[in-house]
Amino acid sequence: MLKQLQKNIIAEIEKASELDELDKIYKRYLGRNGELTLFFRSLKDLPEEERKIKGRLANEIKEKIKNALEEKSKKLQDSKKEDLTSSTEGKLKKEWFDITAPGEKFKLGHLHPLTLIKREIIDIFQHMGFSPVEGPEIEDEWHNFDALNIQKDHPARDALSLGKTLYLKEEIPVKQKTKGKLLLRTHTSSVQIRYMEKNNPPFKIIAVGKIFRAEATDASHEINFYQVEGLMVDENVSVSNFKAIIQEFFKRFFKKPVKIRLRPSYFPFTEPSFEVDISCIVCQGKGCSVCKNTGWVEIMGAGMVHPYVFNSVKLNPKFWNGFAFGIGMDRLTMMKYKINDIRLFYSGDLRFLNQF
Ligand code: FA5
Repeated sequence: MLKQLQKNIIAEIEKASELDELDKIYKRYLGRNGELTLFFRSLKDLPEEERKIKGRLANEIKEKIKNALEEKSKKLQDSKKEDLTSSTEGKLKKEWFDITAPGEKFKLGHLHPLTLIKREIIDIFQHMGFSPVEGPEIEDEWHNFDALNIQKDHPARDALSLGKTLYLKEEIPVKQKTKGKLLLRTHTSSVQIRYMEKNNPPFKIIAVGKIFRAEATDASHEINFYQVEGLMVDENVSVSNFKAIIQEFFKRFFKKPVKIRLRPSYFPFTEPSFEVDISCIVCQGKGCSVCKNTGWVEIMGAGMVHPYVFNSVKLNPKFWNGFAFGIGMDRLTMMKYKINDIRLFYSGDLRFLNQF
């Protein structure tokens, strides 16, 4: 019976996987009221011979159980230590990083091609002595039309997009005093008026800004696009001054001489007036959808400031004269980058935009 008990206890010890299980086994068999302890106590009631034999056997068993418990306890403690080190190692491996490695590059946005060109144009003109100025995109009829000699019933108002003007609803509140109906400016020439109302010549200014026209779109026409307005007023300004300035501008902008041509034209606010074309850079003048197969692209309107305009802003036309021009900035950008459709600028297509 003692041998069987020993077998059972040793098996239990073998099976134990936690240290406190060993504790429990010890208490159950060798504790104060443990099974083996009670057996020892009962020995005294046995006859001497039997007590000696069973006593020896019980001591042997007790020793074996103690050894087995000790051995197992050591084993469990060792394996716990191993676990601990291996999990710390794992953790360290996972969390390790090389502080000397170069940082990961994250994607930065970039400027829109029209913004790049706007900055470049301003830079070139500034180097030629022109100051950049701005005006509002929401205009009134006075600054956009009347002060520029575009009378209400004048056919030029039609030519200059009366049918293309986007008017604002009357109830829109505005802080400043307005003269006439509110509209989205149809050209940047309104900035000429605003500047001359407040400043005395001589001056050389440019105004780059967005303008709006309700027109049918195609490869070279958009409903909103950018214009670069230029104005130089002094005592003795002539058409040749204009030609020299604009030729120099194109040379600096395209970084090579560009063929231009001046065509007589009509604008109510300039006299004489002309339209300036440049040889189509997209097709090298051979003909394409951008130049409508003519080899030339109309890039700007220009002329000598009309005396009516000087009178509108209370400057004496007998004393002052000057030239003004309005460049289509989108078309200029198309020439520079050989873009064959103006609508790409406003498409939001990243395949297009990411090329700049
Ligand atoms: C004007 O807007 C005049 N204010 C220009 C001017 C200023 C003349 C100062 C005299 C003195 P025009 O409507 O032609 O003119 O437009 C000027 C330029 O804008 C054109 O030469 C063309 O390059 C560009 N443009 C005109 N319409 C469009 C359009 N729908 N889409 C893209 N560009 C356009």
